[in-house]
Amino acid sequence: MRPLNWSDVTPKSLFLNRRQLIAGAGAALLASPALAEYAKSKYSTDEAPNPLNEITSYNNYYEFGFDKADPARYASALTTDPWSVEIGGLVDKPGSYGLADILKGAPLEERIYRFRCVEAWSMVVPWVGFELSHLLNRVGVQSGAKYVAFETLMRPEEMPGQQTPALDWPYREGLRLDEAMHPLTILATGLYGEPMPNQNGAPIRLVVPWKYGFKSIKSIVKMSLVAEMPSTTWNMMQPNEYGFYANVNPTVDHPRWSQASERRVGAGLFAGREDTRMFNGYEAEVASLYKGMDLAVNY
Ligand SMILES: Nc1nc2c(c(=O)[nH]1)N[C@H]1C(S)=C(S)[C@@H](COP(=O)(O)O)O[C@H]1N2
Ligand SMILES: [Mo]
Repeated sequence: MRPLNWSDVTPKSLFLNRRQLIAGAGAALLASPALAEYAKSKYSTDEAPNPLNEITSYNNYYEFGFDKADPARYASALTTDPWSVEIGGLVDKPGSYGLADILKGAPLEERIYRFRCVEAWSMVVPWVGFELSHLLNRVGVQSGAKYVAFETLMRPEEMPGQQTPALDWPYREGLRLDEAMHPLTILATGLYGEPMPNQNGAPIRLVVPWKYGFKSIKSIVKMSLVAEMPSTTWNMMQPNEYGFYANVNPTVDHPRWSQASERRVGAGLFAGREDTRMFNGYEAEVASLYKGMDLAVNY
């Protein structure tokens, strides 16, 4: 059987769209199946996604500044081609994996997820990505591994925020291995059927929908399978405010504000706040991961 090519697997409108993008953006996109045909998912919410302009203009990406508008203003300067992710630690096949290689054969899906920032705003985002477990299984996780540590690109020339000591760069995050292997946990390479916008973490970022947004680390260049709980950026900065777990929980307040309710971005001034949902609405899928744990202690 001959291997499928783009026109076989890509709806025509998307294909044409891709060709325009490729003409403008260089050959790496051609090599990357970020926009190939992707399946719908049973894990998608039926809530209405926020419009693209809201998802791409109200961002947290401190490498480009603290203001919500800074990432949209400055992230276009980021070079995302070529891109590779160094995968190491307790794995059978460590190495530097190019983006096209990572995406080769990855079962892409649309995942429309609720997204909840620790600052008590929320959105609904139609990501395109694949389960992190797919990649972890490919590289072979060894039995001593208990956590996955992630790092964002360090490139101060293109990321003005990294020229300041605002955070302890590079941005770092981590998951327990069972969280990383959970089917809801994805590596996202696009949204709204297009390649990931730079301000949202191009070309590849983590999305963990039952946790506060800061766990969903952007523009990943390094993943390590490790035995000990890794140190993570916000936890190192303010350990009493930002825990390692950071599960969305209406009953555990941030020391400086309530987490009982949230504001849906774009809903308008008179929309009112919504109740925060346990595990951001994914309780049925993930509560068993934390059985027997005191979530007020392990916040
Ligand atoms: N590298 C990096 N990743 C990051 C951040 C960041 O500042 N740097 N901010 C986090 C926070 S606090 C949130 S809420 C989400 C925001 O994702 P979005 O801009 O796509 O909505 O990204 C997370 N990932
Ligand atoms: Mo956030």
